[in-house]
Amino acid sequence: MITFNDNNEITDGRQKGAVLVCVNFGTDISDSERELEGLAAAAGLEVLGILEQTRERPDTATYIGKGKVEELKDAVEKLGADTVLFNDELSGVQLRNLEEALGVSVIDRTILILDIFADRAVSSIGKLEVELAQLKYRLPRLTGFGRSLSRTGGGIGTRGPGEKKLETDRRHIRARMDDIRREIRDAEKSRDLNRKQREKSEIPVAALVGYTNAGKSAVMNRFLAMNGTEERAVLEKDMLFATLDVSHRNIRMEDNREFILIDTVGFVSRLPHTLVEAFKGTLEEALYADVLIEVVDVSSGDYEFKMDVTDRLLADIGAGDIPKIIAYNKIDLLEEDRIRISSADDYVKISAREGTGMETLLEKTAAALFPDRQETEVLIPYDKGSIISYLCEKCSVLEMDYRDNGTYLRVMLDGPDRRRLESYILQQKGRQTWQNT
Ligand SMILES: Nc1nc2c(ncn2[C@@H]2O[C@H](COP(=O)(O)OP(=O)(O)OP(=O)(O)O)[C@@H](O)[C@H]2O)c(=O)[nH]1
Ligand SMILES: [Mg+2]
Repeated sequence: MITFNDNNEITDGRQKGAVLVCVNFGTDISDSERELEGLAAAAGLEVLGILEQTRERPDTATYIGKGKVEELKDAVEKLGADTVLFNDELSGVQLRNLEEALGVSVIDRTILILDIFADRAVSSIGKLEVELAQLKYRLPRLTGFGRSLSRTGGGIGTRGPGEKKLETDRRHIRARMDDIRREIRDAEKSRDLNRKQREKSEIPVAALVGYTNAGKSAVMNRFLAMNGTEERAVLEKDMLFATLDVSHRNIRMEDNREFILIDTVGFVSRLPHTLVEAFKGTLEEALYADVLIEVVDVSSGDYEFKMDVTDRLLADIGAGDIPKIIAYNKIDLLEEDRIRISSADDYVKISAREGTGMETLLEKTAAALFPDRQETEVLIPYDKGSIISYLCEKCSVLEMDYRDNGTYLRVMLDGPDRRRLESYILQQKGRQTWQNT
């Protein structure tokens, strides 16, 4: 099939491949380099070569400096690459200069991530959030966009437009950004409403967080299967950013304890600022959780780097103080247990795929969500049948006996229920906890 790009050049619809450029400004970038390779693969770019450079600060005109541009041009020609991918965010001037010098499409880390997000977004709010992030990125770089624009779609800002055209384009983009912000605000109103309803229902919330592709959705699906509600499964796939939309599912345990589990977007290091801003509402879902389950893919060699990335992002959005359980996932892929426990948080080793450790994870989650559950004895008068139905349906009843003056129950109650039923409580059993057992 013959296809045309935005410059009206015939392409065969396939990318030939990319040369990656990773610049080290004095700190080790090997993890970040590996991550960039993963991102390139997620965008369907074949990596043909990597050019590394150490320098003190970026060159304002070309980021890597004139001499290195020559070297890069040689590499591009030798390898037959049609794309150069930078591991940092470039300015409009740098993008334009590099494209002119290299004669191939130049993209930076941010464009690449925005591209992947654009490809994955399904819900209307997700699509709006990505478009807003793309426009925010593009606005200050209008003069810089040439070939790279064809990768991000759109059609605003062709190479070297005149000042008048630029001004019209800017106005056009700003107006569209205002529209999108309004639409997102409206969508968020209904999200807030749903959240308020959940808060009112007093059902506690656990949120799955972690690096992209760690297995968050897989944990969600395994819990749903244990719960007998596998028909409500979410998308679980071996690719970066499979999940972009938030999903909420009710999980009801055998002893009637119930909580809401949230699956959300995965993290990556240096998530572009424009994306973090645009996805603020989505990322902040974790803020309303009572407990976080951080899922870590221990089969990946750099899982500790990925845990750092997650912790930093959680701190950035203000979720750093929420209690956390670490789920070291994919242990089925490890030949020997080489997991280094590096944090003071509660943890469990699991395989969401095979189900190993999942009962323990569920129990630890519930223990964290219902810390003040205690075995309690109550005597409910016979004319309060509705309380008995409530206890049988919502709480875990250990014993029930019909006595002369009412129904006796030995039942697990949490704090709010104990306060509500205070006048029926016979005697308090010693406090029982499930934490860290
Ligand atoms: N071998 C193995 N694979 C797993 C396990 N858990 C998840 N996976 C696989 O890992 C891949 C990623 O899982 P997801 O659940 O989609 O990952 P995620 O964290 O939700 O990723 P994003 O939504 O992209 O952020 C899928 O192919 C899963 O089937 C596990 O315990 N063992
Ligand atoms: Mg997912």
